[in-house]
Amino acid sequence: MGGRRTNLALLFLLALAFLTGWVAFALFGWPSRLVLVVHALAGIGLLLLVPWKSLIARRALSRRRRPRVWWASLVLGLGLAISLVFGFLHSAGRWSVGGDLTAMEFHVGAAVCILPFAAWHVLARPVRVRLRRAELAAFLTRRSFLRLGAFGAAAAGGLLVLPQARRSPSGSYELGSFTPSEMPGTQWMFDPVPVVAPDAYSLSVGARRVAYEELAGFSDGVRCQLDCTGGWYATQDWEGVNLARLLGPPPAWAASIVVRSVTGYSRRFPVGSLPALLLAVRAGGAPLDPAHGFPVRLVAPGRRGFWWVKWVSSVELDALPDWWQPPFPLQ
Ligand code: HEM
Ligand code: HEM
Ligand SMILES: Nc1nc2c(c(=O)[nH]1)N[C@H]1C(S)=C(S)[C@@H](COP(=O)(O)O)O[C@H]1N2
Ligand SMILES: [Mo]
Repeated sequence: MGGRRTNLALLFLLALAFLTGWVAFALFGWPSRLVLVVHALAGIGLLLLVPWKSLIARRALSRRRRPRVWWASLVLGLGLAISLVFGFLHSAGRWSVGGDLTAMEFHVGAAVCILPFAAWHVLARPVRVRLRRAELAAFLTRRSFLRLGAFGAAAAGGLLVLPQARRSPSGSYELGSFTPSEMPGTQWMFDPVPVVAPDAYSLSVGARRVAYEELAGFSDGVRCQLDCTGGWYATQDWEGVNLARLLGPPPAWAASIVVRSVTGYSRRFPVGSLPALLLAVRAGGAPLDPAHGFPVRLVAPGRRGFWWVKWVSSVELDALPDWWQPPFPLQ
């Protein structure tokens, strides 16, 4: 394979892996798995290209006039290797690697860190990313499809021989189901665990304020799975009040529901998901502990953990559509 085509294949696979990773994070259950198969194939495809890329790199590094910032390319390679190693570790069962961070968090963290290096690597070099018409024609031949097929089969073969541990479709490991105290207390990124005094607390719902005592008096319940993108999930019996009961039927102008935390963290839901949402005050029959959202947290069945706003301070209807927000929280 020629140098330029190797680089273009690397670019394509890198972008594919990055994109599918985030799409898998946004999805719950089997749709997430489907995307992760493509994700894993892209990762293995990158590995298969290592021999070709080493030729390019060695040729460039052995020239008398070395690239000026050649070390940044090595940082890119090192970062990518770290991300790959932790991706494989997670899938093989070593999802917890000691310390505060999970293998998945190292995997995604490393991938995010190499982003600027990857962008610089491509932008600082004279690579024509646009394909010439003749190249496209050559790409659309029987022979190149056969080669692509062989490459795909090799990548799929790699996926089959990898050690894979038992886990949920999203790739998460079960941890602390039906024992909330053994479930990790997890923040998306930087939120601190706030101390909320139940006497001073009240939930703002539309124009109303609801005291903790009143919330604790309800016993609507649901058994469902909290699936954190950090790589674990737990099933609990959640208990509290159905949000629909507090809000009543939404008016016609309402397009979304904004659920906000005392920390400022918030998520916006389509108004159609109202019947599924529960404001939980208990898990497994006991009041939530501070790490898990005391006094009140949202339970959003069928959505990944980052939707389950903890320490809820307010719920309000809004005319803006639910997609009017960053796809992932920023705090
Ligand atoms: C440089 C970019 C990336 C590469 C090359 C890459 C590659 C890989 C590889 C090879 C695996 C192991 C697959 C397996 O053994 O089944 C993996 C797993 C995983 N990656 Fe990535 N990844 C990248 C970035 C990301 C990002 C940005 C995310 C999320 C935002 C992500 C999410 C995941 C998840 C959830 C798994 C677990 C899949 C499973 O358990 O089957 N990855 N990745
Ligand atoms: C996947 C991760 C990649 C790694 C680890 C990597 C690594 C390297 C290294 C170590 C070099 C030699 C030192 C240098 O020129 O800075 C190099 C050269 C180069 N890379 Fe990459 N690279 C990657 C992806 C890409 C991509 C996506 C493109 C373009 C689409 C690309 C285009 C080039 C070019 C044009 C050269 C110079 C070749 C020459 O001067 O002969 N690389 N790469
Ligand atoms: N206010 C607030 N709520 C939050 C988060 C956060 O950072 N801040 N993290 C979310 C994420 S990413 C997950 S996985 C769950 C974790 O819930 P747990 O700590 O009860 O396990 O809470 C969600 N609710
Ligand atoms: Mo999470």
